[in-house]
Amino acid sequence: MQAFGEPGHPAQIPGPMLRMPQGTTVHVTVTNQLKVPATVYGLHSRPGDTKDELQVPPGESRERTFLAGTPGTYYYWARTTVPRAFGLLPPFRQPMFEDAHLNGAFIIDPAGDVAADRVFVINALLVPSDVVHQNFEVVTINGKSYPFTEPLEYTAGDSVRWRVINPSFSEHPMHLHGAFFKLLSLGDSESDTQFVGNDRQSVVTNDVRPGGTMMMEWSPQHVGRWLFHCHFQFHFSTDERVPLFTPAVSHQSAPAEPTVAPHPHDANAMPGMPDMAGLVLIINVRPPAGAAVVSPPGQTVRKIDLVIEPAAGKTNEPTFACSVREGKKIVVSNDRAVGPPIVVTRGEPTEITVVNHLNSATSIHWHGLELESYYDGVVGGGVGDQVTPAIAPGASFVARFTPSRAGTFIYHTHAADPKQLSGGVYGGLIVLEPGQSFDPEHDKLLVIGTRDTFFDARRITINGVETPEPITLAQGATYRLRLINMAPNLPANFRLGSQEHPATWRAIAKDGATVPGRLAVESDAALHIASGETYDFEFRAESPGEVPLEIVNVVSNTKLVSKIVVR
Ligand SMILES: [Cu+2]
Repeated sequence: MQAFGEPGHPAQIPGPMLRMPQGTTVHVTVTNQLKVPATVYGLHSRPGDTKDELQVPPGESRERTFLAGTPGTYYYWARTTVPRAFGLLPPFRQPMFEDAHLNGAFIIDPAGDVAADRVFVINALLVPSDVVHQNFEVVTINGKSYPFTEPLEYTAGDSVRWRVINPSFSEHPMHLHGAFFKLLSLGDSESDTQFVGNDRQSVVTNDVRPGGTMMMEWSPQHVGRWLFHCHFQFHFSTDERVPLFTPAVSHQSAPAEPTVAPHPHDANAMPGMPDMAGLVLIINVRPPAGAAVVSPPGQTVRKIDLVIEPAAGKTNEPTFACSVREGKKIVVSNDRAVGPPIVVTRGEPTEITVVNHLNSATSIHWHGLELESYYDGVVGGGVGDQVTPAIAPGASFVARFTPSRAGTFIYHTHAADPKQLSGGVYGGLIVLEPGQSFDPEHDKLLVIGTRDTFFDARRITINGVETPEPITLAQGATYRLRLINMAPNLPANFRLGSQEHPATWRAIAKDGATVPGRLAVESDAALHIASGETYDFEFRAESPGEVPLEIVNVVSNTKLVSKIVVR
């Protein structure tokens, strides 16, 4: 690997952080000890120009003096290779090969007191095959891949600020379990946009695009073990992290004896998450001093069963039938590779019994809900020695939560096996306001998935179907569209209308949280949506006719094409 270092210190990944107050004059000397020329970017004032580069021949040094500039989250980087295609991936501006880790954070603080924060740099490296190995990809946070990433410790109620920097060629939809986070700023290597007050959007997933940066703030409310991870399964699942990790061994563990390995660096540390690997940070939230456990007042509990069974598939890949049962009411997903929606109510204590009739272990995550760690559905989660188990074949697990906000969420398998997701162990989780009932006539759930497990997914689905029927809407009526992307690995462009004449819609919510006013405006009905994101839009069909609907996989350029028919 090529890496930056400071004189007198070993080279490091990521490179040394440059951090200074606004108004600082920076004098930097770059020495190239490689045998190849290097082009260095980002050693200049902010906002900066991407075209401003510094050529450093092998064995030589170059110097720069500049004023730091506008406060924000930035980075510097370098490349020594020529951009080239790799497999199905086109050449990227961001380095992908031996120069993939040539970068470091560049933070400019405002003058005066600055709240404490942490800086996380995400990298991705493609290792071309040799005679021994297949092609593989290494993804890192601050130079480490889970289970070797730094475990984080907080106390419930803390105010936590993180800066996330993605100099890599891949986008990463970064997802926080159990809590929303506010976006304080969004930017890239050269510029940064800060949001204040009500302009700060709350999300549980933010897709940090290639070259992008974000600053986030959140407050852990529930004690226990939590996760912050990329939602592309290829970047977080042991089964898809090849060939560095063997598949998770704990799948068959019984609830009573979790075979969760301790963190490899410290035998006394918290238990690990055996299904997780790669772009994953594990977070332990401690109770505040003197906190007493308060039992909620007795309230009627709503009881639902979620039964997961193998389906009679028509292809070699497995599909799964999920059914949602409540009293005498049973809603089944039939042979469609998606589960039926689960509709619950804000403020109502809810118990969902997940029954596993598969021949492999599973676990169900309630994506976006602010619930107790033990019920969050990540094997190895929980509090203290109460450890969330895998649900063994034939076993069941009772998840308990009281939804704290109304909106569009997801239930999905959190098992390492990507075939469970592509086979349909997921569905929409809709939380309504008390007194509301679900109106399928005007409330349209569009769950995007794929029947494939990798980024080149060709078989894109809506509500489990590769060739969905047109959606019929009434002219002049107002609809709520709930869009969910729960494909294992799908960076998708969704559009209503044609490229030349896009339809319009108005954003309502993202990940279940109402969007700030600056985003709740009429706009083109075109959206980039990555795995693990949900969006709600208001849509009015003004005139009769057909509105094309298209979902494009931006990696492979494959499409799902359907339409809305307005009558
Ligand atoms: Cu990722």
